[in-house]
Parts: sequence; structure tokens; C-alpha cells
Amino acid sequence: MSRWAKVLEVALASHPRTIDTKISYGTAGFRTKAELLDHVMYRMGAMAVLRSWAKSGQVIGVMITASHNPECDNGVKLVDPVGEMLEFSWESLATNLANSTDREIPDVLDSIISGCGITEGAGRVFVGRDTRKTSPALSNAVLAGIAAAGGVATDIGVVSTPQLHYMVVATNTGGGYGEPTLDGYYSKLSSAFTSFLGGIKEFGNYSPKIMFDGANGVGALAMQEFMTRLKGILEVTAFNTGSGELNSGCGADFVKVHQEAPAGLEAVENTRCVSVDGDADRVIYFYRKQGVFHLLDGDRIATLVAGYLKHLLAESGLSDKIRIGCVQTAYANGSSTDYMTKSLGVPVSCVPTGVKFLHHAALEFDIGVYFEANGHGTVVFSQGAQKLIKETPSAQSLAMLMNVINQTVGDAISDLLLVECVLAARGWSAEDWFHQYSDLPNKLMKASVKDRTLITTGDAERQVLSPAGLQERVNKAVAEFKRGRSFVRPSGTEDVVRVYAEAETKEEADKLAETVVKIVQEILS
Ligand code: NG1
Ligand code: ZN
Repeated sequence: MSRWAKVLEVALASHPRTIDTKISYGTAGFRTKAELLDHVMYRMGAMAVLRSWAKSGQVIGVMITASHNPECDNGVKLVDPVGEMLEFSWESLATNLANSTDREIPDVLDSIISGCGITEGAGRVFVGRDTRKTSPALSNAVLAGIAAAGGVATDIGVVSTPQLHYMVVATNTGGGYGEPTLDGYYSKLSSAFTSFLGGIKEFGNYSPKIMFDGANGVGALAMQEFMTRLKGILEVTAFNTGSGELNSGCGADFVKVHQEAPAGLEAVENTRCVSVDGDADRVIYFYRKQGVFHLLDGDRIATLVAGYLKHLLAESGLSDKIRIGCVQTAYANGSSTDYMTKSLGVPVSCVPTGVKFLHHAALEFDIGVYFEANGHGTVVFSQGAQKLIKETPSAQSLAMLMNVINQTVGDAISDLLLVECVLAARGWSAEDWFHQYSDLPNKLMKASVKDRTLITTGDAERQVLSPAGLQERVNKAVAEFKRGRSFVRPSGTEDVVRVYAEAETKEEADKLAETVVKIVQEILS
């Protein structure tokens, strides 16, 4: 009898594949309409067990969420033992397993085992889920897959994506990264924040008061806990805490895309406001003054944080020993890249979209700051830098700030606390922060085409490689605009081609984006 008899039996009886639409493990795992995902979840449970075997029994994470997508969508992503996204070479294995027939499952699992040279051992998997109505059933499917494959599942319940990453890393480091409980997570971040703020004598223009938009998701629940722990230190007024629809008219993606305040915060003036997304791994700041909306996105967070870390390195005499750098994608505003490199003197590298690419590139620096423009990012410190910072008496502020940061993955609330620390230390209001540089006007659009996969790109997605002729036409359009820049890439999470454009004025940026959308549609129709 095949070692996978149980996996097949449960698949056929309880989690059969009833649809034959192809699904791919994309930028952020599998993501589609929730009703298409039951069999995918079951199979990913089984695959997580194999991944754990391949990693000598270390814990693997499985997160059920579709992040900023609408409530009707759902998704699943796997977390590797050191908190990173699933290793690239396993993405195609996941795609293969998700798309096979039920009866093919044993063969596909066997081929993973032989192809990767895996020896069976302990298979430990942590499963977390967001607040979507479809998440509990999908989580049960994952748990069933883990059990059928002979693994040991721990159901962490409703958590943010970064909380699950924290749990995986804290467990795999035997508590070295922090106590492996949710209480450990809250304690680590809130006590580091409290100590850092406690050390600041003068707040200047900074006021420890924010309005928080929880996107009606798990970020609101996490913030509730922080509000209790940070009482009297940071005053938080929370909106969109769960009674409304997830990500609908609120949340970080809504604010970034629409460039307007979310539900409940439309009329708030002169106050720092913060939005997180549906699984609380993205964060966006904004404020309104005299009716005018001002956005402080991931690029702004990266420049704020990198500039301050560089200042702390200089202050502690570590500038020569610790190299700081920043990683962005092509979506970063051109002004932020200029400001980072020319004004702050921090080198920038550009990588393709998706935090896994940013995270890897950030590890090349001793301190790597990485953020996508949409607010997804964090700061990573090399082991050597961490040791040196902890051992240097003049670097105590830096050591404290390091503990506010969830280095395992972008974490909206940890990033929020980090931003608050930097603003407080600088004595800046949101307006002071905003006026550090001016963004180039820009426009992000979607082009619907028959088959977006016909587009391939190179040079960190800044150049189209195929179909032939497309890049030449984009270049020609760009040349018509002063300070023009535009690029085209197929989305990894939606069935669209994304078009980004920048130019000297808003009208020109809009016009350039619209022109490029037309070019894409003409060539791909
Ligand atoms: P796609 O759909 O591949 O553009 C989007 C975001 C990414 C990333 C992923 C995962 C933009 C332009 N793209 O990817 O940055 O966050 O979703 O959530 O914001
Ligand atoms: Zn997210």
C-alpha cells in the first residue's frame, strides 16, 4: 500500500478537486475566490509536512489569507523556517500538486520526496488564518492535509500574517528571537516601544496620538491588544475594527490606490492617521490639512527609517563597521530613490515585485531597509550587526529600536511602532515628515488582456522582453513626457497587466499611463 493511502482516501472523501481551473503559486501564494480553494488547502497541508521533513523537522507556517483582496477571495501561503516566504524552487512543486487530479496526489508527493532527496521525519506545521468568513473551513482543510500526511499541526487561530511568521521563527530559534507565544510577540514589541519612547526627552512637533484604520480585519484585533499594553504612551483611536466588510472602503490598499481617507476618517484634519491591510502586513500613513489629503506610503517609511538608522549609526560610531542599504521595486517613486541615494547617502537596489525578492536583497546589507511603495516591508539586521549593536554601549538606542522591528517579514503594527519611534526621536509631525521631499506625480493602472502571461520582463521588471515591439512603443510614449517613466508587468495576484507611470505633472502622469494601457491592449488583443 502506498504511504499516501490515507492522503488519497481523505482527499477523495472530504477534499476532492471538483474544478479544473488552473491555479498558480504566485507573488503571495495561491489566491482566488474562496470557493475554489478547499482542495488546494488540503494539499498544501500535506505539502507543508514534506517541507518540514525537508527542513529537518523545523516548523513550517501556513497562513490562510487573501490580504488586501475583497472578502470573497481567500488564499494560502507557506512560511519557511527562518520566517521567509516558501523557497522559490518549491513554488512550482506547489503549483503542480494543486493542479493534479486527486488520484495523482500520491505520485506527485513521491516525486517531491525523490526530487528533493527528502527523508521522512517529524513534520511540524503552524496554521494561522485571517478573519475572513471562509477562513475557518479552509483552515480545517489544511489541518486535515497535515494530519493525513502524518504531520503534527498546531492551530494558532486568528493571527496577522506577521504574527504567524514570528511564531515560526521564535519556535525554530528555541526562543532566541523572542518567546514563541502571541503574548511573547506583544510583550517584545510593546516593551521595546515603551523603552525607546521613554528615553526621548523632547517630543518637539511630535504628538503621541494616532487614528488607526484596521481594515475590518485582524490588524484591528492586534491593535486592540497593543492599545491595552501602550495605554498612556501612545493614544490610539481605532476605526474599522471589524463590524464592516473587510477591506471595503478602508485599509492600506484602498488608501494607497484611491489616495483618499478610508471610511470613518474622511473628515479628520491635522492628525496622523494609519491604515493597515486585511492581514496586517502593510501599513500606510496619511493626514489631511485644509481639506487636502497627503499620503505617506512605503517609500516615505523607507526614507524616514533609513535616514534615522543612518543617523544612529553615526551617533554610535558604527558607520564604518555597519553598512546600511535600501531595497525598492520599480514602483518606488523616483523622488524617493533620489532622496535616499543623494540626500541620505543610502545605496538603493531595485528588485522585482514581491517581498520575497526584497527580503533576499536586503540580507546583502548589514542593515537592509526594504519597503514596497504599498507599505509592505521591514528592516533586517545581519547576525554580525546585531551582535555589534548589542555590544556597543553608545548604540543602545539602536539596540532598543531593533527590538521594535519584526525582522521576520513586513509587519504593519511593528512598522507603525517603528515610525512612531522615529518621528518622536526626530520631533517631527506628519507634515514635517511629508516635507522631506516631493513625490513625482504618478498613476497606477490595470489593463485587462486575454493572456497576461504573454508579457515577460527583465531588469527588475523595468523592461518588457516579450512580446516584441512592446518596450519600444512604451519608450516612445515615455519620451514625450518631461521626467517621464513607465513600465508594464503582469500582476502576480490578479488577472491584469499593471501599468505604472510617472511624470512632472499629475495630468501628464495620468496621460502617460493611459497611453501605455492602450499600447498594451493593442499589442495583446
Ligand atoms: P501584484 O499583483 O503582483 O502586482 C501585489 C502588489 C505587490 C505585493 C503583492 C502581494 C503592487 C503594485 N503590487 O502584487 O507589491 O504586495 O500584491 O500582496 O502593489
Ligand atoms: Zn497583506
